[in-house]
Amino acid sequence: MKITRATVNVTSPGRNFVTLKIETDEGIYGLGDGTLNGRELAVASYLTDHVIPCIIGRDPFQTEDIWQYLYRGPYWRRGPVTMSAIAAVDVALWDIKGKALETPVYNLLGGKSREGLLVYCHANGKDLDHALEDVAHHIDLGYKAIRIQSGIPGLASTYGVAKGPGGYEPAERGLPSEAAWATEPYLRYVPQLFAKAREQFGEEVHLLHDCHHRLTPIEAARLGKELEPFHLFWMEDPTPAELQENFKTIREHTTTPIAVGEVFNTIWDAHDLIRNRWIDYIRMTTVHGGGITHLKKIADFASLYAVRTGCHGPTDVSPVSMAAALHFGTAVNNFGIQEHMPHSAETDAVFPHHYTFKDGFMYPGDAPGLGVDLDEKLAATYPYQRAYLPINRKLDGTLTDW
Ligand code: KDG
Ligand code: MG
Repeated sequence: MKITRATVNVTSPGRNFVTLKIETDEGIYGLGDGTLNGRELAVASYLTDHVIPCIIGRDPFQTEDIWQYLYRGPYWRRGPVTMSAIAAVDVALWDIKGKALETPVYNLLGGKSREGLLVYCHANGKDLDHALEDVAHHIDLGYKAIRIQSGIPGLASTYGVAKGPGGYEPAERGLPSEAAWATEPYLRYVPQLFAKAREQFGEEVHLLHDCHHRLTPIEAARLGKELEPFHLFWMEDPTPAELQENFKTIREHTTTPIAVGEVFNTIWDAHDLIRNRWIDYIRMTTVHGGGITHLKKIADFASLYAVRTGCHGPTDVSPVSMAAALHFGTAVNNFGIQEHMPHSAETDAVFPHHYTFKDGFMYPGDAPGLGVDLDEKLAATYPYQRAYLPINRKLDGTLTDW
């Protein structure tokens, strides 16, 4: 079998997505996601201008060799644009392999380690009471694990809280908006939020929280310690992770489990975190983490250190990546949990898929390959729209992490 053609589709059914379609001489095609929120066109160009010309004529079954060719070949390594482009190719090739062998991708990765994948959803509200109302709503929908984010008194907006009716969506059309941030009120409010959540919903439901890189290591240590009585499933992205040693400080002070990795691109972003057991969950997903080929190696490495997976799954990870994460999570032994932020109806219509949600679990389905398609005609009716993630400034105007 040979790759004969590859094309990049950029569409915006409610938000932007970049999808690579790789076609073969046997009429089988595969899809890969290359969406990088706020930098979509950079990946589209990287693929069209630099990657596609080099893969035409290759054997699509050679996932390992093609991955190495795209990673080592250009001399310039790593980075979100490069790794998302490599991931798009890699995932499309696994999709082709599955379709050619007439089997779901999870069978190529070790077969089923479980039937369904425990997923967590997002509950949020403008304050503690509204956030807890949303938790109750998600419990009614069947979720067994719920991430809670709340507005903070005194701050006009914060990460993870919807600005109006409808779900929370991090990217906004137009140029980047700016938000104001103060750590002190946040650190005072979040323990109250989780105390109330446990009081109201008991111990059974798994509760999670995303700090979204906003704390210093010692602030994160304090928060982790104060959240201990409420037994969180995890505290996510407590501090930026460029300096992996920062997590040592947090780890030494708290038993609250720690998750990180949604902005990581390769194992080298997590190598120290994993081998020192400074984290409990590695959150990379296929699109930003170099595809199924690389993520499988990371999961296997993490399994040696009792670190489990918790793939990123927001709306900016397309249904193609959601399917890839579900096949991957079905197969790996050290699966932990999967994030589930449902896509809009418009997005689901553009990407018809076989995966399903029921009673707090997701299932990849048994279609050959990934079980996701792209309706190119419908996609063409949603042209790309410029959109960015917000910018964050402290109250004195200093630019800080969003
Ligand atoms: O593109 C950025 C989003 O994917 C990110 O803000 C979502 O933190 C996030 C999460 O945990 O889903
Ligand atoms: Mg996050």
